Amino acid sequence: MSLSRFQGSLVGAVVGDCIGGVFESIWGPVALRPILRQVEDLEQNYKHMKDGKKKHVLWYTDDTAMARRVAASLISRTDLDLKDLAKQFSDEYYAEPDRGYGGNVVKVFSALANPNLTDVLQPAREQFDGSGSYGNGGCMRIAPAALFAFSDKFEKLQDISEKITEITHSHPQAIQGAVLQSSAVDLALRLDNTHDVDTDIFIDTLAQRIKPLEENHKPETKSTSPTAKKQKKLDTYCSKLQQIRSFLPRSDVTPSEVEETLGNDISALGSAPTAVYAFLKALKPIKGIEDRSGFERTIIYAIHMGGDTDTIATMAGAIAGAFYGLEAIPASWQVSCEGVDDAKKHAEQLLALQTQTTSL
Ligand code: AR6
Ligand code: MG
Repeated sequence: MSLSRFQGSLVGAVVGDCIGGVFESIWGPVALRPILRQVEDLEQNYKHMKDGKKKHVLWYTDDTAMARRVAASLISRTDLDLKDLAKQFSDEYYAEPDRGYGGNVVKVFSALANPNLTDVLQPAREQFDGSGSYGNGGCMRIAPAALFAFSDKFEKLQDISEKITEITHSHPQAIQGAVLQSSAVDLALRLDNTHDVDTDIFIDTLAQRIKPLEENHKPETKSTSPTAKKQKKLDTYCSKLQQIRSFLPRSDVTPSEVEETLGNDISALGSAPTAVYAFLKALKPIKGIEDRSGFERTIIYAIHMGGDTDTIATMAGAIAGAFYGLEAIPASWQVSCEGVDDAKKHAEQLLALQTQTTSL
């Protein structure tokens, strides 16, 4: 496995979060023009930077704040240590509470700060009268798990993705969404990026991984998030994957159609499939952004879908970065985004852990 693909994934997630974060408050699809203006700004600033002008920085949000803690804990403990990670999440929140956290997850952080807490999964189970959060907060931070478990079987990745999510989100859809996202990163890391991607195989493999989870753990409460009502029959990850398959050959899919089918909201089910779609769609040129590279198209298209733009772009960025590698992420975007250097370092350390495991 190459360092470039590991770093591409974590850095891709950071730039997706930072650039997507600019548009987060805009509900509904975002026009391409303002997104292009934003990235052109970064590119212009980069030119000035070389002339000695001040660096422009886009700040990361809770997505990156938590992903950094997942990476740091896995690296320092060389395994998943739920107690350590729970403490890291809570410490992170109290160190910088204004990173844009979800409305209810903060109650979990408060409970996790209690030194007498014995079961670190208990506070998450108590959310929403015991049904647990179905928010996308588990999916948005899961990419480092795919790097950590890269040399293992899928069962290991599934297991750690579920547990990392359960610290804050116990609803089956939140957990399945995190497994979908970490699987997509895992598959993207393994793809040959010098050849065309067989999108049917990519979708089929994701569906094979998610189907048993959906059959075994049906949620007692369905997601009632803002766009969930519109998504009608598409109430499982498998049905959304089939929807993605039917979208891909079409060049006339509008962001509104994506919003109404796949979703673009803060629920896991209403955002993780959209990120997978953005990656697969952007493998080919997209009208209006034909001159942009595959990685750039992924981020721009993910934000174009609107809604929870930072989280959809961070998930899409982690998948795309894992496929295209670090070199595909424009230098101007990298230097403009807070947290890129740490993401590179974490990816390097996670790769070193692979080398250690495989040489044992
Ligand atoms: N019943 C009703 N509403 C729910 C339920 C439920 N079971 N689960 C979630 N919600 P939260 P997150 C709604 O607080 O998932 C930020 O922008 C509820 O309105 O667990 O960590 C992040 O960047 C709740 O406040 O947060 C993410 O993109 C909301 O979903 C996003 O927010 C979020 O769930 C979600 O973050
Ligand atoms: Mg978000």
